[in-house]
Amino acid sequence: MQLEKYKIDEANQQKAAAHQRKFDYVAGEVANLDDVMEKLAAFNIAIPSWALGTGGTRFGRFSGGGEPRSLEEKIEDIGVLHALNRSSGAISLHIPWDIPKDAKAIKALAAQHGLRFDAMNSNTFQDQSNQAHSYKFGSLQHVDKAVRKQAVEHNIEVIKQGIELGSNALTVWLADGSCFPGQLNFRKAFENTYESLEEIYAAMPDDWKMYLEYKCYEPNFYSTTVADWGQSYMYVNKLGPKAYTLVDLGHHLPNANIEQIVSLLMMEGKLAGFHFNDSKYGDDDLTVGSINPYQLFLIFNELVEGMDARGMNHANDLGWMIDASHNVKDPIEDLLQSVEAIKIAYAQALLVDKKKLVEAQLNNDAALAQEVLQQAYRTDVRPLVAESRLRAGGALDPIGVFRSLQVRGNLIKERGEKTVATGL
Ligand code: LRH
Ligand code: MN
Ligand code: MN
Repeated sequence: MQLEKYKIDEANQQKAAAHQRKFDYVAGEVANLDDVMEKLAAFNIAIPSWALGTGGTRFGRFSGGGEPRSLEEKIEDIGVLHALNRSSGAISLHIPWDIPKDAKAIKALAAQHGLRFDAMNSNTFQDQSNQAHSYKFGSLQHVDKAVRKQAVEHNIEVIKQGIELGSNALTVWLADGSCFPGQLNFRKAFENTYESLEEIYAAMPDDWKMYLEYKCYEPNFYSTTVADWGQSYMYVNKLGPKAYTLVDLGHHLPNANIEQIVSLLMMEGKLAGFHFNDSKYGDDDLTVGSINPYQLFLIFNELVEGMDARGMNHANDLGWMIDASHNVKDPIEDLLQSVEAIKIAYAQALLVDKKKLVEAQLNNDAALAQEVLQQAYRTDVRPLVAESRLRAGGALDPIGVFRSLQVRGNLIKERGEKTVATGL
């Protein structure tokens, strides 16, 4: 299914006058309006292929109906998202959950929807029916060279598939680690993992990047072999200039100062990948901005500061992706909310009066520094984000249009009520 542009335009007309009033009011308050609008227009975030189906927990899964049954249908769903918000122009595949049977045809279909292929994700945390060795005790870290080799070869295969699709990055997330003290020799596990990563790194084309994602626990509950940013940094620093750390917001211990991690990794030129989600307890993968939007803003404040300081551009230098899933929402509505939350935080960060903030910092004026940050954070930037969508041909009210056009109802008619999308 494809959303016709005129239907979005019709829906926009009904909201146009009210929107214009709100936009004019905020726009009048923003000194760097053109810069903010330009950056919002350029903003794009990748949607993971596994987020289009209803998520679930290990206790159950409740299908919402009309879920995509194939990679082609996932691309169509991201096409709908992108038509509504004009900021979701990329897809990130997890292999083997979404193996393209015909890469050329898939690439062409994605292009029809204005989508490109972002980072490819390998999977050595689940056993596949046709594989010789089990990953029960790890993959790249495994004590048995044959298992490590199998895992390395899988990653190399994923790179090859990515090349055909026009992707230029590989995300490696490892479930490797141990469940009990004594199970693993930490140093040997690190060395094995490093050696395996070196082989994968050597197979990457020169213009590719490797994102090494860390996570402090789960599914291993005693140790994880790439457990935190420091460990990821050790690997990527040793690997070389094509390797970077990936920050997934849900992968930290409670109360970790993620914005500081972001700032320092950018300082070292080693932050490239980013998985957005929100969490209350652990790797909850909740809708971005649903729990702690202030933290999201503070992270964006560092991203903007770091990009400015290093002359970086988000489109070329940072691989931004959503990594969220859920049990009770319509996946497309949930993704629309996540993208919106990210753009709001980004816009707020762009409003920060940097000159004033630097002055406050140099004068050790903590109260003024907080005023500056919260002045930006408490500005209602939603009309700016909506205006940027409108100018790009998207919807002023994406969820409203998704509902009034009965997109989900039509998808259920087309695909059925009891559907299970591939993925977690
Ligand atoms: C691991 C993770 C990683 C996986 C995805 C499905 O928790 O964040 O990025 O690829 O979830
Ligand atoms: Mn992730
Ligand atoms: Mn995760």
